[in-house]
Amino acid sequence: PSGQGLTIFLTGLSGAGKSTIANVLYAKFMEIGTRPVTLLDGDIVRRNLSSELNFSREHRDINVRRIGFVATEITKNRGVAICAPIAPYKKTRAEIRESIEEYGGFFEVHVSTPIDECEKRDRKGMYARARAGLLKGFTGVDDPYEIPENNEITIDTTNITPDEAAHEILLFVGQKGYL
Ligand code: GGZ
Repeated sequence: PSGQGLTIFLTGLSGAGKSTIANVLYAKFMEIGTRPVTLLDGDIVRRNLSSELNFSREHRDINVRRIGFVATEITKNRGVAICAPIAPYKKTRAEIRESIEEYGGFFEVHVSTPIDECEKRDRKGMYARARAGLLKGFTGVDDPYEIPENNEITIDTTNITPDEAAHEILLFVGQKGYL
């Protein structure tokens, strides 16, 4: 596996800590320096690759499949893709897994921080807006999040730092021979 590419796919609620962990992972892989590294963060992809899409089930699926397509190409070319969308639907995540595993490693990380904690953080005030009914179809409030079951790693960031979370992921990836 050390000659192959890999994708680390972080999935979880808004505010769970996906972006922060993804950024730490990005820095760590850059430091390791053996493969080119690409960060495909949820809101950055939304801005650059999926700006015409909304948050309906159909559009979320299109968005997540685009991320999956890019991650597949990166993995095929022996790079590291770090993805951090909410990706609320199981079936869509399974499709991406299948596509990537054909070429390299796929590590699905459920960032499982409970909604109470995400809501307590509410860094962008979106949960407050969703609870007030000003933002409709917000994941975990009035839109579904299907909990992963066959994921490689589960990390709840309530009581650990982003650094510790990233370390745990890297340890697992290393144990599988991908470092
Ligand atoms: C969930 C929403 C919504 C709704 C806007 N539901 O924490 P954020 O703000 O910065 O990141 C969230 C981001 C989620 O986009 P993704 O592309 O990751 O979602 S998906 O995988 O489902 O396509 C949130 C913001 O967009 N946001 N409206 N209704 N998150």
